[in-house]
Amino acid sequence: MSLQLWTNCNAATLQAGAAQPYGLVEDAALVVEGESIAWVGPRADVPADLLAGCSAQHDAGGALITPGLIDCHTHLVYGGDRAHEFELRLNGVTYEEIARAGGGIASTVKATRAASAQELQAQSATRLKALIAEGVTTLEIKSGYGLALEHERKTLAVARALAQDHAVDIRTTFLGAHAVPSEFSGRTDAYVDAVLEMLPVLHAEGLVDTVDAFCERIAFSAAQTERIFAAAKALGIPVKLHAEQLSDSGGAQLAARYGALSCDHLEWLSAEGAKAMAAAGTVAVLLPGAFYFLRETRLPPVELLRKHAVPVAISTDCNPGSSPCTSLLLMLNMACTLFRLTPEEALAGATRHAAAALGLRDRGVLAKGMRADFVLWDVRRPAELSYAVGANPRLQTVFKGQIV
Ligand code: DI6
Ligand code: FE
Repeated sequence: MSLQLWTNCNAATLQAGAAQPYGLVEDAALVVEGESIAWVGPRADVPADLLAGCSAQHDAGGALITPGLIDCHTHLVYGGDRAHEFELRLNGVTYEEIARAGGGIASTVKATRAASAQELQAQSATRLKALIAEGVTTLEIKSGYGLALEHERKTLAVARALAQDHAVDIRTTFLGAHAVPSEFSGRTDAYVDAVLEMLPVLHAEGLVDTVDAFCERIAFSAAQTERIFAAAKALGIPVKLHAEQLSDSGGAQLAARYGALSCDHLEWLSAEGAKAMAAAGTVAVLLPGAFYFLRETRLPPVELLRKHAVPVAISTDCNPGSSPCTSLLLMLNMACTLFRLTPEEALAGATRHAAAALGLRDRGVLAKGMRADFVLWDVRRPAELSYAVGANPRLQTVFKGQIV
């Protein structure tokens, strides 16, 4: 038995229902066996047989240890950027003028299609490295800027390949129903047909962990979304949904009927939607970066989510149009400052509840049997992780039991 021991630390275990806020254990010890956590608790209580089996001992130097962070909603793989459009708009050019000139999401689709897999991987790796530098050990990446079989495949394959070169676990989501590509302009139903043809092919190639859609007036209707969900269900693939971002389309109720892992955005979520999510065990993923960048004013109904005990996750929504953000720690801060989450809710949102939003039961908390993905931070108390703006107090990441 080859065990590793970490001591001289406090551990925010984030275990559900823990007596202490954050599931905090002061003067903790953490024992890792292979890729999993074998034991976590007060240092004084480490079982003697485990202690005796520890071949490596790590002094955490007083660090706070948390589960590895999980970014459960990103569009990280895309070509080009939209900084020029950002600048144009701030110089008075309207969104419509930009869209008519082929800008907006269409420009990202064009750049993504034009990019080779190698080019996409290189520019996406830069963003991924920024997330990893802040302690992210699992993230989700959506397709949705290819919008044609070969380009959706390229995006998902790049997302998968990124995990080969980095100490991170990547879950891939097919978001063919992100936007209607120009060749299908005015023929949304025909494009949904095309999405339904892509899905089984990409799934058979092992590229799809979950299926997502953008259910919104400017994108896909509830009826169109349901066709995609029904196809996913027939293939046994879990679903999630971009729901109620700009209007209440009843997407949350629809997603809940399909047992969705998560509904994301939710600024316009209704009480009925929240109840349906609670009953289905669907996680609410809040995306403060998009709220901030789009200068939205309608806040997601956090009180309603609390009332119905809907688990809340926090994510970057990393994408070129509405959240060009690669800092999950900044999102924790914004979840508190903009959405009034408590620092404890925010941290649970980037760990335990983010794992649930991806249907992952083996991570997101520090507990026996969980994956040994965790981060050592140079902070005294957990609230510092959401309090500071622009600081990165990460000291070290352990991924699957290995120091990165
Ligand atoms: N919601 C959004 O805000 C983004 N996608 C989505 O489903 C916008 C993506 C973009 O503009 O590139
Ligand atoms: Fe998104």
